[in-house]
Amino acid sequence: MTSPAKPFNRLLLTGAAGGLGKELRQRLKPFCNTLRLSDIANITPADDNQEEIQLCDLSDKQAVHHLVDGVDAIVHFGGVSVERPFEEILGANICGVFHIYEAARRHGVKRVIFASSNHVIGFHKQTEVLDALSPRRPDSYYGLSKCYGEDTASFYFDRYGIETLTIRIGSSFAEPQNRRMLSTWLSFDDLTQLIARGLYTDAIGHTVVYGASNNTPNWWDNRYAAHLGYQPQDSAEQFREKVEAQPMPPADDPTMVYQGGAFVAAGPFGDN
Ligand code: NAI
Ligand code: 15L
Repeated sequence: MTSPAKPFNRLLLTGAAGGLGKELRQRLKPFCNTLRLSDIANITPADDNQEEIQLCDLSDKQAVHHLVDGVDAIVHFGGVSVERPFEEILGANICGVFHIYEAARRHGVKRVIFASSNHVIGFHKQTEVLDALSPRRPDSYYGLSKCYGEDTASFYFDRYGIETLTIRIGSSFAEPQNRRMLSTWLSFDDLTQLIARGLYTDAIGHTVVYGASNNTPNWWDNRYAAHLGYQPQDSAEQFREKVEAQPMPPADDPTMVYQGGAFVAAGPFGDN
């Protein structure tokens, strides 16, 4: 995708110290004049006058308001990214996303890219094909927190006109790591294309898009996000032989049955 002009002066990336944040750090620079990087974890400064670093705990409302002051758009990737006890999810993901949208409202930010997850629909079977209107079936406290984030995005558009591209990311890693990821894999380049389309496309309202590369079999139908013009360039197919060399799990293993894979069986925590 070509990027004709930088649509935003200052772009905020949360979760910048994480796996995807490290990948996106360079890839987002063509879309802004200044990239503000944030995380609760330390970020090593680069010798680069396009970046500014502001550490912040997303569960701290005042710190998030300070973080968002002066930015024109937000790429919200920070938070707990796996299944954990509810109390950990609550502060980072639920309070965190609320703080981000409240700060966006107060500071006049009109565009957010929200890293949602396939775990909002994780209890659907791998035999189903879903679109954005399919009922959600969260598979974890983590998936529930992403449902809250999606609904927060919807509310802040309807109530305040803040537009969001919600990306239900499948599995975004350098390579698919197991058979399930032959369907859920999203290359870093295709993820970057989705973010760019979310930043550049006019009038997206609250759009939900499934974040997967051009994989087979494909579990997700992006018809309701057609206005983005997303055209994945990569496919997990190139890794099939390597992945299928792994031992075959039993047919009733969650990774072979459910779209959310092992998350459907994680926890509960703290019963002892
Ligand atoms: P990650 O766990 O590597 O990165 C998340 C970052 O958020 C970490 O650097 C962490 O320090 C930061 N963080 C955690 N709690 C925080 C808090 N209270 N305040 C501020 N920062 C905090 O995860 P990854 O893989 O980079 O994912 C990034 C985003 O994309 C996450 O929101 C995740 O849920 C979402 N996602 C990722 C997928 C993937 O395949 N990598 C799939 C689906 C969703
Ligand atoms: C996610 O939401 C997680 O953040 C990531 O670590 C992977 O587990 C991914 O989903 C997945 O479902 O493969």
